[in-house]
Amino acid sequence: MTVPQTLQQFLLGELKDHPERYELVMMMADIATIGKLISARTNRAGLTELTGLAGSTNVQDETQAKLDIYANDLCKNYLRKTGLFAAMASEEETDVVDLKNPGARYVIAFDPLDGSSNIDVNIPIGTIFSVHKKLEGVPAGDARQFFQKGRDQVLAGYVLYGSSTMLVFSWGEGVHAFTLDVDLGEFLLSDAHLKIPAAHPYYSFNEAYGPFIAEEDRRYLDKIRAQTGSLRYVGSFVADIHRNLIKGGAYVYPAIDTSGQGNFKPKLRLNYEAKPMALLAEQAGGVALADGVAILDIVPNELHQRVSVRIGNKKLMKEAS
Ligand code: FDP
Repeated sequence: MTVPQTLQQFLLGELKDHPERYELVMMMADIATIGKLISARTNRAGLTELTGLAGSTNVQDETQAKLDIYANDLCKNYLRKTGLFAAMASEEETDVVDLKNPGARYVIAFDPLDGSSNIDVNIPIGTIFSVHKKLEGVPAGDARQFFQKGRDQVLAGYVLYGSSTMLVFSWGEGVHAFTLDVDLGEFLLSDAHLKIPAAHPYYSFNEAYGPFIAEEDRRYLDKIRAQTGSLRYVGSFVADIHRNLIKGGAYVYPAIDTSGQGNFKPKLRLNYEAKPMALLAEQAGGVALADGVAILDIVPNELHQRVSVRIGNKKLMKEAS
């Protein structure tokens, strides 16, 4: 009989081997708790009047769901109390939030509830996070704290609220995946070193945008379609990436021009969507590109900067480009 390893045991093991990771270990424990709290809320959303829109919009003019706001407030208040973070950036906050922890050595970017248009219909959603060291000589609340390239992330990952809740993260030595045992209230180790399989059955692209993408993306997608064969698109970034990490394939969200004026615009956000997923993809043996460049090498110059995204199996993506 195999005995499952709890997240706590895994983290204590890490601490023993890497005492210098003390703060990162503490963060992971805190983020796991946040994940459990949001998971419990999302499971009860329909029962606690937490579905539906809040009647507000965020900085990107997207309508905010009640659970978006709950998750954002929870992340903000909980992380402030940990004392580990100097500042937080969030999809739901216009500016950087100074967490007023003067001695803190890290900053964190969050998408508190990714895929929020799926909340009301019981489709997987998630929380994505990306941690950097705080830049010395730059005020905590300054957006420049988040103008750091993805390769300098010290920790990144997501919590997926799906048919089960999973925590997937990396601090640069592989990807570790845990599944929440709701009865125990514990995350249990599912995969200590998750690797994208060589097979690549799926491509993920919102086909409704077919007429609105650039010619180069059209050619790329034709090749990807031919080499994968099956379309899977949830419309929650975290769920689509999770599936492709486990099953293999390519996720493609190119820049879109619906105006017909050649004004192509990407959608996904660099700091709290593309960068963390790129770290996980590379650590799992895959590749993550934006306009031919490794996403992890892009230095953001705006807090809510958007990028085109291609994430998936290395060989598949190389052959299609
Ligand atoms: P949502 O708008 O529901 O919050 O970036 C947010 C995101 O979802 C991703 O989670 C998702 O992959 C993508 O947008 C879906 O966009 P489209 O509806 O344009 O396909």
